[in-house]
Parts: sequence; C-alpha cells; structure tokens
Amino acid sequence: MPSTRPRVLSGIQPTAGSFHLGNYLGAVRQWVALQESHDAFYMVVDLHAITVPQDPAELRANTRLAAAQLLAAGLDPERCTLFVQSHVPEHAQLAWIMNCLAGFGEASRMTQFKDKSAKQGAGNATVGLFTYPILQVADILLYQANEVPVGEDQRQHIELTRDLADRFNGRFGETFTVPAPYILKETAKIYDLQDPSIKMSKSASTPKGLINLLDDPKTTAKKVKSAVTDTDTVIKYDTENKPGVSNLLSIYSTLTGKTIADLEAEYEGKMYGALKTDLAEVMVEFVTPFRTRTQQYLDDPETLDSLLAKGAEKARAVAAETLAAAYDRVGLLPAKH
Ligand code: AQP
Repeated sequence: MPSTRPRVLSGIQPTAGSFHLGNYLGAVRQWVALQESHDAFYMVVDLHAITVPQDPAELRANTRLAAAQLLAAGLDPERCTLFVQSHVPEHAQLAWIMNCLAGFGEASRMTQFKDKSAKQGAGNATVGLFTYPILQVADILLYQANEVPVGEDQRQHIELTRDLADRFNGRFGETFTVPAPYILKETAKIYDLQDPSIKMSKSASTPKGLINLLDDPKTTAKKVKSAVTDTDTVIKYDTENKPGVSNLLSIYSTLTGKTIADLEAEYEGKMYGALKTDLAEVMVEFVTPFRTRTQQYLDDPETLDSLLAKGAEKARAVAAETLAAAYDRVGLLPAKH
C-alpha cells in the first residue's frame, strides 16, 4: 500500500570519512525524527562526491562508512528507505532533463558553487561541480518530496528545485511536487568552534574548529574546551555580540534537550570554562556510543550492502515511475519492449 504520509528526501556526501557535528545537528538528527512521521527517503550521494577529485578506493570505503554512520545515528531501514544514489540510475537521467531546463545564469548564481570552485582554485572546477545543484534538483523531484530536511547552506538549492519544478509543471503539465525546505532555526547553521563567523565545515582551514563524530573522544573534548568565546564572561545567547558562546549554547541545548533559557539560568555567574567542560562531557557521552555503533555496522559489510540493495530497490520503484512520467511529458519516444 502506498504511504499517505508526507514524503521527505535528503542526502549526505561521502566525501570525508567522518560526519561532523554540523552535518549531524543540521540534518541527520532531523532525518531520524522524521522517519516516525514521514515517508522518508535518505541517501548517500556518491555522485555528488565525485564533483571534486576523489580516490576510488576511499570513495567506496566512505560510502559504506556514511551508511554505517546514518544507521548509528538512528536511521532504521524498517522505517525509512536508505540507499546509495548511484544505485538508482534515474538520478543521473532526470538530472539531464533538469540540466536542459535550468538557465546558465540561474545556475551561475549558486553561492555554494562559487565558494567551492574558489576553494579549488580558479579554472580547476569541473562542469560536474557547476551542475551539482541541478543533480540535487533531480534527487528531490524524483521522489515527489514534500519537504527536504537540510542545513541553511542548502536553502538556495531548494529554492532552485522549487523554481525548476514550477517551470517543468508550467511547460509540460503537472508532474512534480514542489518541495519546501525543512530547516530548524536552532540548528540551521552550526559554526566553527575556532571562528564562529563561518559554518562548521569539513573544508575549514583549521581542524581545531571542526568536531568530527568519529574522532577519538579525547580529541573532541579538547576541541570543545578550546572553543573561541569572547573577552566578556557572561554566558548569554546573543548571536550578534557573542557568536561563540551562542554556538556552544545551541549545541548544548540540542544535545541535551535543555532550553537555552534553562542553560543561561544554570550557568549564571559561572565562567566559560565551566560551560565548556560540561559541554565536552555531553559531547563525549554522545560520540562514544556513536563510534561503537558505526564500527559494528562496518564490521559486517555483507549485511550493510544487502540493506543498501534493498533500499535501492524500494527507491527505484518510486524513481522509475517519476522518470517515466517526465520522459513522456518532454516528448521522448518510449522504447519498444
Ligand atoms: N555547519 C553546518 N550546520 C548545519 N548544517 C550543516 N550541514 C553541513 N554543514 C552544516 C548540512 O549537512 C548536510 C549534509 O551536507 P553535505 O553532504 O552537503 O556536506 P557538505 O555541505 O559537503 O559538508 P561541508 O562540511 O559543509 O562540506 P564543504 O566543506 O565541502 O562545504 C546538508 O543538509 C547540510 O546542509
């Protein structure tokens, strides 16, 4: 029986070995919650990962590692459809249709491309990196997703998805659901612990500001304890004047379920050191079992692979139907079987 629940779709790249705290709090945590209320599709987006130079053996290992981390974070293959993007060829096929619908100008305005291509050095970026947001459009539209749980940095790509869905529907007839971003205010953007003016990111200039979930817990604790705050001493949520402290309070609040107001009251009159020491402990309590669970999934690659194969089969059933409708609408002659 097809599900009557609203549908969500999201993906994560297997580019770095470990997920970082921004990936988890900004996206994956919401994925886990949404599998209870939504018809949820989640994928490891390996096709996106090859838009930057990659080592083949590392990519294969990181794809399994990403799936293992998603399971360790709480995704349940009985409650959601978990798969690897390249196992569903319809993604690349619909992306071509979307490439032919998107304007060169609108693709050029994507700020993530500008940032990522700048990091690659002028002239080194690939065409794949340029059209990456269009592949993302196809990823989402294939599943007729109602909502897309992501961090703030992806908002522009969801807007592009909405524009292209509207354009296609307007030109060829109602085909795609127009999706909405699902971005929680509190965790929309987790900031670098050393430079709270930039988002926590795996390509940060210094690893000290990046919390990798698979780091040794001692390293994690050390990074939290040396987080940049400010010269004041008051523990107060004020993103404009106290971005470092506010970032720590957001992280603390989300991981413990305590409200920011409760935390402000709890730490009234205390020093930053007390907040950091306690948050370091909270972080260690969170990452320690996460690391163990991830390793357990990795220790049994056969089970992991067959679980991903089942996920791909479920995903393909939906994706193939949407792709066939899109091919038909644009006027591609059906192949005779
Ligand atoms: N700092 C963050 N705060 C909140 N959400 C974040 N996300 C990433 N960083 C933060 C969200 O994580 C999901 C998966 O992201 P991805 O696979 O696209 O990873 P990424 O964007 O490549 O991760 P980085 O570290 O940000 O990579 P670089 O350094 O290459 O740009 C997405 O939903 C994203 O919003």
